[in-house]
Amino acid sequence: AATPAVVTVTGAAGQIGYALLFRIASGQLLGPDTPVRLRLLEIPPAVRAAEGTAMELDDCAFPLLAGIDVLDDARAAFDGVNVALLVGARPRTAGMERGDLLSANGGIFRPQGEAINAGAADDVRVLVVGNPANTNAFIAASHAPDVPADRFTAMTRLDHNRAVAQLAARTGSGVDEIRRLAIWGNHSATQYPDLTHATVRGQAATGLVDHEWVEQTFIPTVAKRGAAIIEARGASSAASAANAAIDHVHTWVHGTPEGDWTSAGVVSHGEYGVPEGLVASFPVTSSGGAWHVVPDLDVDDFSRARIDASVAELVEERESVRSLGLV
Ligand code: NAX
Repeated sequence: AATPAVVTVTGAAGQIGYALLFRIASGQLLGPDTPVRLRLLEIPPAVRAAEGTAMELDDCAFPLLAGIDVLDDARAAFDGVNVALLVGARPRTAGMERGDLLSANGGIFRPQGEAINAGAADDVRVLVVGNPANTNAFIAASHAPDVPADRFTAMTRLDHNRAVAQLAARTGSGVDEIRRLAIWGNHSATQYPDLTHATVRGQAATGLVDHEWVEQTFIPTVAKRGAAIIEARGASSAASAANAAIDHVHTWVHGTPEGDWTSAGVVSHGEYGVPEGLVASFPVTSSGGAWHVVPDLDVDDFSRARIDASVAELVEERESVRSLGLV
């Protein structure tokens, strides 16, 4: 039988964790031929709850689930890890300053980066879901100098999937008829959902929707969807976030279809004027188990301004974590 892949999920007792773990154990993350050994990392007060989830995972009798460990120690949790899903983070609470938020998350993502550096498998792939996702990924990568920087990614696939769903609804098409949408920049309200290269049933999306709808409805609906879900559900996106995490890793391992791309927060090499080293969302393809930023796209003035604004926010976050001594 195949050797199980070690998949570590942090924040395993949280609501995204609950929506994610069963799908991983059923084979949806890595495919039907790869058994998985799950490591659930939590903080001590939540270990008991994570153990409850582990009991339920046992009770599913998933054929691909080779074992589960519930841990509160990052070194143990990331030892030999192949896929690390960093979901647990410190949320912003009322009255919290941005510096406090970044410091609290530095206290989580620095030791996790160090633990990944110390013990991860050579092929480790890291997806940061916990917010502020791009900057948390930047912090973790900064503390893992022996791991290639391109193994650290931040999740904008939920934003991407939201954009696909909005454009499909507007154009009366199926989601599988939409290609080449892109999310640029930060996973925050400044993100730029870009349909200037998108096609719907092979036709340019820009010919099917007007610019006013793009600017007044499409972009804000996608960028503020998380708040709209909280408003409606009374809790933040969980199953859709877990679904996007599954999509991100599945695409990373198995590749993008010919002629299409997706979106992911990856470490910039300076593409499209995004400063090197920032973890920014780009249109990306995946092949050979690696992400590639889609090259040579025309960026119009409207797009340029939106990308620059979101990237400026990432630069500010980087300056803040530097001045706080977090990297
Ligand atoms: P929950 O509050 O339900 O769960 C978070 C869990 O993380 C808790 O069980 C907590 O004990 C645990 N945790 C905290 N510090 C930890 C540490 N140092 N090590 C291990 N576990 C730790 O939040 P949930 O709704 O599951 O959301 C998790 C994160 O995803 C949040 O930061 C949230 O903002 C972020 N999101 C990111 C999205 C994205 O698209 N990138 C979308 C969904 C979501 O908002």
